[in-house]
Amino acid sequence: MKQEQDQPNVGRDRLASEELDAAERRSVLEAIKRFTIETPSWGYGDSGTRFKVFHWPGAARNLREKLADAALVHRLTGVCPRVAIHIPWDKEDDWEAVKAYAAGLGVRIGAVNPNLFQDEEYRFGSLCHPDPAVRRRAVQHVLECIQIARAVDSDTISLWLADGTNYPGQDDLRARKHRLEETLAEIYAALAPGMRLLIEYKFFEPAFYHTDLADWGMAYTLARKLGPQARVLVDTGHHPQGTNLAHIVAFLLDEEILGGFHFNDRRYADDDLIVGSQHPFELFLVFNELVAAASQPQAPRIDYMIDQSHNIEPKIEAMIQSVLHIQSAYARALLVDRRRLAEAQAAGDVLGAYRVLRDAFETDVRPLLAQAREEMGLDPDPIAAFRRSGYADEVARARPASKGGASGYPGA
Ligand code: AOS
Ligand code: ZN
Ligand code: ZN
Ligand code: ZN
Repeated sequence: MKQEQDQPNVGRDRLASEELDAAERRSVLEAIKRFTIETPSWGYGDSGTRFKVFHWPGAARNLREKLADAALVHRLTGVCPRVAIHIPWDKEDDWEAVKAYAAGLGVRIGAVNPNLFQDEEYRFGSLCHPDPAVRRRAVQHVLECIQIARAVDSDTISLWLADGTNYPGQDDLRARKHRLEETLAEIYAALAPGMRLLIEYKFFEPAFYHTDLADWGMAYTLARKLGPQARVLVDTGHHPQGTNLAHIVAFLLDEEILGGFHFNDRRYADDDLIVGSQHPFELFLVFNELVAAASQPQAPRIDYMIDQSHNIEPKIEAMIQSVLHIQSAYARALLVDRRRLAEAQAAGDVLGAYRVLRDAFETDVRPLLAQAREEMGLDPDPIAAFRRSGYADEVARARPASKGGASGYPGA
């Protein structure tokens, strides 16, 4: 790194000012190319809000179509080789055939997501339900998901619970905690060696008085009690307004219990908007913690998964945009001048330290990302490449159930 006296406080573009020597620039490029992101099957299908599902022409209607769309995102971005699936939304009879089909497309199954929130029986919860028969049903479903994970060579169960209550007094909160600990212990015991249970918390919705798995502390406690194959999953939309997400991430990283992310962005609640579209600086600060921790000797395995619901926006383009935002936040975090940051922190230089982060955040990393894509043999602009491909119109015609014909695609 060239030693330079501090420039005037007009900000330092970490790339334009050639502060990085060739070796550092190379290592950033290689890190960008290695950084993979898992896309969710449910992001390619018609989903929506509780008020309306707007159908998108050509939206994927089954797992094979979702895998085809996800494979296109991977071909265009080069960094999305895994696809999270959701059971029963993606249930199939022949998992060997699914595995082979995915492999033929150049992708593979990532996390398996059980669904404990849509059966009639789950009105008062699933793993926390007062009725042991309902808890049994819920446990059986997760055990089935573990079997499916084994069948598709997935090592990850990503478990979110909608369990909770809507009114004070509705149920005994501590009894619900005990039921949860008991049922999770049975699930955990069924994990294959090497398999991980990612415990995803969410502070509210669909329960509105309390949610049994409401915050990172509860997920942390449960994961610790279960054992080393249990980790905490941070869904970036699952916190009260104003929560300092980077601080939670730093704490969980330091405790070596952060298992992964469900990335999305929100203006108000769990809006499942495109990650980084509302709060790009917050996303960068999360990645700043991840990059800082990754330089420790035992860099933990963390799964970076997108979990969004594209209700009004074109699904595949929204997914590509999400990948670009994550890559941008990661690339900028790689550019943080850690030496200057440590010096400023040690000196108590509050704004000097802040400006070190700001310099990295305000560096335009698009040329670097484009170079990484070109070195991977990809179009430097995946969005333009997608729009030129005509894929949107093709699937709009090929998938009649989704009101074929013109994809209604802007600029198609
Ligand atoms: C729900 O809000 C959670 O984010 C879930 O993780 C996700 O929506 C999906 O249902 C996977 O289980
Ligand atoms: Zn989630
Ligand atoms: Zn969510
Ligand atoms: Zn979600």
